[in-house]
Amino acid sequence: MLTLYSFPTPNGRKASILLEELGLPYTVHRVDLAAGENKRPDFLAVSPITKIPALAEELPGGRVRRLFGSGAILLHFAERTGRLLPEDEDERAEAMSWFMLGISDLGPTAIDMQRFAARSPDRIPHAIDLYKGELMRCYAALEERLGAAEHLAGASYSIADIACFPFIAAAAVAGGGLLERFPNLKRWHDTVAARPAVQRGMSVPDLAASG
Ligand SMILES: N[C@@H](CCC(=O)N[C@@H](CS)C(=O)NCC(=O)O)C(=O)O
Repeated sequence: MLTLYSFPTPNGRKASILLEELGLPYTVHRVDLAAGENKRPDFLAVSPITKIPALAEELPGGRVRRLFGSGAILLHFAERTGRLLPEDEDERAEAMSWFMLGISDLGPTAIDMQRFAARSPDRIPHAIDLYKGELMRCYAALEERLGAAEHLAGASYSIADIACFPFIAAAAVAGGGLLERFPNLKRWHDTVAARPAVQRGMSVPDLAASG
């Protein structure tokens, strides 16, 4: 049995989209970040960095395997199921590259941008400009790629798309006309957003999830 520790944020949603796409049964444990539940010792045992998403898998014999971080969760299950990662070596190389862009560039940059633009007690124009510029580099790279390929890996939908989608979806509803400025990104966003598994994964955890 899989238990997903999550909260309604883009990183959390990457994990729930993946589990929905793969059709793996799981229960959701809602970790209320606003209430500091991520600092509790029981959560620390699953996620030593005190961040969601994290996953606990109960194995035969009662042993529990943990995974923390959206990147580890996506890669682990793609490898284990042999799905959502193309077999063709060229497409797999593209998938890995865009997957890593989502995990190590787009996500952290969007979070830091939010920290400095909306949550910092002091307005630091240099930090805001820096993260805005870095985000634009991500958007421009995605726009160019999606002008040449249907999905980030190429023809097939993969964990690269899942690694990027929730942050693009969040930016799309934040105002600023992201999708109007980047038509290829819009085409891809709309296609991914229409997938039933993505729609289910984006609504996890709902308010009814255990906490
Ligand atoms: N590298 C991690 C980052 C996860 C992350 O930043 N999670 C945020 C929510 S989106 C979090 O738990 N923040 C709590 C905190 O910083 O205290 C991943 O890719 O999943």
